[in-house]
Amino acid sequence: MNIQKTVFEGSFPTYGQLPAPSLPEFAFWGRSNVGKSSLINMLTRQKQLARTSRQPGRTRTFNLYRINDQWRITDLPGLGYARVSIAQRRRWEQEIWRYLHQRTALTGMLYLVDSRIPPQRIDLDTLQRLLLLPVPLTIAFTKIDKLSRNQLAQSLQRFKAALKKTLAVIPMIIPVSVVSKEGQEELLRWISEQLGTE
Ligand SMILES: Nc1nc2c(ncn2[C@@H]2O[C@H](COP(=O)(O)OP(=O)(O)OP(=O)(O)O)[C@@H](O)[C@H]2O)c(=O)[nH]1
Ligand SMILES: [Mg+2]
Repeated sequence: MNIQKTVFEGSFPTYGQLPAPSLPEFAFWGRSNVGKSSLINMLTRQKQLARTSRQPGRTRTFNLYRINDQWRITDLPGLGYARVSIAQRRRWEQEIWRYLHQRTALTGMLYLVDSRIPPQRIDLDTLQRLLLLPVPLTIAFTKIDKLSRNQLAQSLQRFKAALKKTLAVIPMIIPVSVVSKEGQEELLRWISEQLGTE
């Protein structure tokens, strides 16, 4: 896929404020700081389209990007950010699940997992719930430039073993790095496939 035009459409604090679901949409989700915004910049080949940060919890709204006037990316607030109140966190999660269940334009779900850390309960539980949705899901295994090839293989194996224990179906896993650009083409190919525009 050739990305020629990317437009930031805005930040929307609640599901009810989102623009009409007029284009196919891909949601990017995962734990806070996993690299969602960085991956959006990499895919769209923009430096600072999506705001990234060393501090977790940067994305606090639904951020919408329109690509080629053809489809959209929704950058969702990171899961499990500890520095906001539990009540605030619940409110976000409720909004996100409402979006995931009700957004008719939702065409694909990209769930990001940090390749450097052991399998986390919150990721496994969330993936289990996401797989109940009628939406194709792929996992992006992020920040792989920080691991050696050996470490990556081990980490992938450990993660797949954890998935097998929890999930009936193992989703596709695409290793990615915004530093080395690994995974970029594969991810764009997956998106094209879901759009039916390969
Ligand atoms: N080395 C390396 N660093 C990365 C990669 N992707 C993201 N990072 C770094 O990880 C940190 C968090 O990245 P963000 O893209 O802001 O993460 P996010 O998931 O959008 O975070 P929130 O919006 O806070 O939930 C930043 O310091 C990024 O530079 C990667 O592939 N490799
Ligand atoms: Mg972000």
